[in-house]
Parts: sequence; C-alpha cells; structure tokens
Amino acid sequence: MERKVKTLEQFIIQKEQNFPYATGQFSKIIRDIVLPSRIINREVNKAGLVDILGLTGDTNIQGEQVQKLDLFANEAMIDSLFKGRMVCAIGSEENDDFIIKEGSTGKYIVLMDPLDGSSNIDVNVSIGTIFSVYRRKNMDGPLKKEDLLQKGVDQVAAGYILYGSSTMLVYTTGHGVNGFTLDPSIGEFLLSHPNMKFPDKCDTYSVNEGHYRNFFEGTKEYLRHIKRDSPKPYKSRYIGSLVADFHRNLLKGGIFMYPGTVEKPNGKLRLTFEANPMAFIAEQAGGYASTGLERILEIDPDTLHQRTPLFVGNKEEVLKLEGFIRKYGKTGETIIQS
Ligand code: AHM
Ligand code: MG
Repeated sequence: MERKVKTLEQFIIQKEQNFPYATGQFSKIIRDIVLPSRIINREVNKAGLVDILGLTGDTNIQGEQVQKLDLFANEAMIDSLFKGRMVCAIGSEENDDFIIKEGSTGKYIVLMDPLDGSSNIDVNVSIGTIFSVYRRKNMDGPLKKEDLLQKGVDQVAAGYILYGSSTMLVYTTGHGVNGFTLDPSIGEFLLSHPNMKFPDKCDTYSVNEGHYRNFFEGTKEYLRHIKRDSPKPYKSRYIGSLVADFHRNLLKGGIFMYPGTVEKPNGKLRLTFEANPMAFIAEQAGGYASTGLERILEIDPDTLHQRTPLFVGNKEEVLKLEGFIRKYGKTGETIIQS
C-alpha cells in the first residue's frame, strides 16, 4: 500500500496556499529555525563521544576549543535567523539582553531557549530547543519595549524541537499543532503527528517532588488529592527536561508542574522563553497553562528573563489545580510546613 509522506516544506507550502496574501516571510522564519536545528541535532548526538572528542569547554585532540553545546546552539540559531533577514531582534535565555539587528527591516522578533535542559546532555537524556515568534507592533523607528516584550497571547508562532530517541519539531501558528519527525536518512522533517491534541484522559503528573516541603499549601493539597482521592493512582513521570516532559504529556495526557516555592515564589522557568511558547502550544492542542492563579498567556512581561510558576497540560486538570491554589490563597500567603 502506498503511504503518503508529507515533508515540512510541502506542509508549509500547502498552508501558505490557504492564505493568498501571505508574503512567505513568516514561513521563512520556521525554515530559518529548522535549518540550525538539524546542525544542533548532529552535535547533540555526538555528545556521548566527548571522552573521545574532548569535553565541551575543553580543548579537543586537534587542539581546537570545543564549544559548550548550549552556546553552540545559541550562535547557530542567531546566525541563521539574522541571515534570513525576517527577524529584527532576538531574545535568548543565553543572553542577558535582546540582540538587536541594526538596520534590519525584519518584522518579527524571536524569543528562544536554544538548548533547554542542557544539564541533561551528559547523561544522555532528551533536551530541546524552544522558540516563539512575535510581530513588531511599530514598524517605524527604533524598537520599543512594547515590540520586544509582548504578552504570550500575541505570539504568532511557537514550537520546540525535541532531541530524543528521534528528533521532532512540534509547532503552531495559531491554527492547531503539528508534529514532524526528522528522517535522518534524508535529512527531512516529515509530518508524523498532524493536528495534535491532548488526550481526554489525564493520569500523569510531572513535578520535581524533591521540593515538596517548600511548595505552597495549594500545590501540596493538589498533590495529596491526586494521590489520595483519584480512583486509580496517577503515574509520576518527571524527566527534568521541559520539552521532553511536556511532549510526553501532550501525547499521553498529563500535567507538568514547576511551582513556586518558599525560597523561589516564581519558580524556576522563564515566562518568555519557556512558559509562553509551551502555553501557546498547549492551548492550541486543547490544553491550558496557568501560574496557578492566572492564564500564562495573559501575563504582561516586565523583563526578558522574568520567571513564573508553570502548570501546563490537560485543561481540566490545570483548572482543577487552580481551584486548589485559589482555595489556599495567593501563592506565598499560606505556607504550612509538613
Ligand atoms: P535550563 O533552562 O537551565 O536548562 O533549566 C530548565 C529546565 C527545564 O527543562 C526543566 O523543566 C527544569 O529545568 C528542571 O528543573 P529541576 O532540575 O529543578 O527539576
Ligand atoms: Mg531553559
């Protein structure tokens, strides 16, 4: 039987035909992200050979400096995006400030975490690239704060590349979520997961429970509830790599949590690079993302690197969790040591 294979390129062209006035600029950005992701993928796959080729940050046997993979990924993405000329500014988890391309006529701004979960590289655990795309609000004059730091609801695209047992691109432009798997034999991403949706059932939770004693009471009570009151115990699955944890929950059903703690009320994850893109993908896949008290996508960002608690996954489950957090007061108000 003949199987119909659709490449990412064919998919993009087909989607463009649905928008007769599309200039193609926006699709170019997706291509400009995908190109370096193949190179990052190659380097990530070589990471196990560090003992032979030299540790990252060291000098290899050829006497060359081996670049840390997260910095390599950062440079590869920035280079490709600016060469593509559609992007006028980039905010990256690896850089303190926005990188502005002087004189650029690009209409778009990209925020990204070029290699999230990179502490997992040494132990051969899946990691990912996360990106989101915004359109400039003012086309004339210098970039303003309102161009650079927009709410998550203003994203025009978001996605991630998962470097796992296979390499996948999952992205949305606000018309559903589609997943593509890299076929290494031909170097092409092929449509493998069209129109992705969270399954109806949610029986998995993903959280670093090592921090339990420092969670606020609402989070603790939710965790006690899903263990104590659900007819069948939830599965606990936590990799400690956001893209991999999120991706598994998207396919199987589940809630990912990175709550605030007593020491860090805003948790660990960054609103702009991690929470917003995942929230956009989640909502487009029928899910929901919350700080515990408000919709992630509605937060007006103040700084590039600001952090936020993140609860994301099946919509009903995240709403249920919000109920617990509300019941026990605003994050930070009620702390009961167990
Ligand atoms: P990073 O951006 O420094 O790589 O950190 C982000 C990662 C996420 O991928 C993951 O969800 C989280 O940190 C895990 O943190 P922890 O080890 O505290 O559970
Ligand atoms: Mg990160």
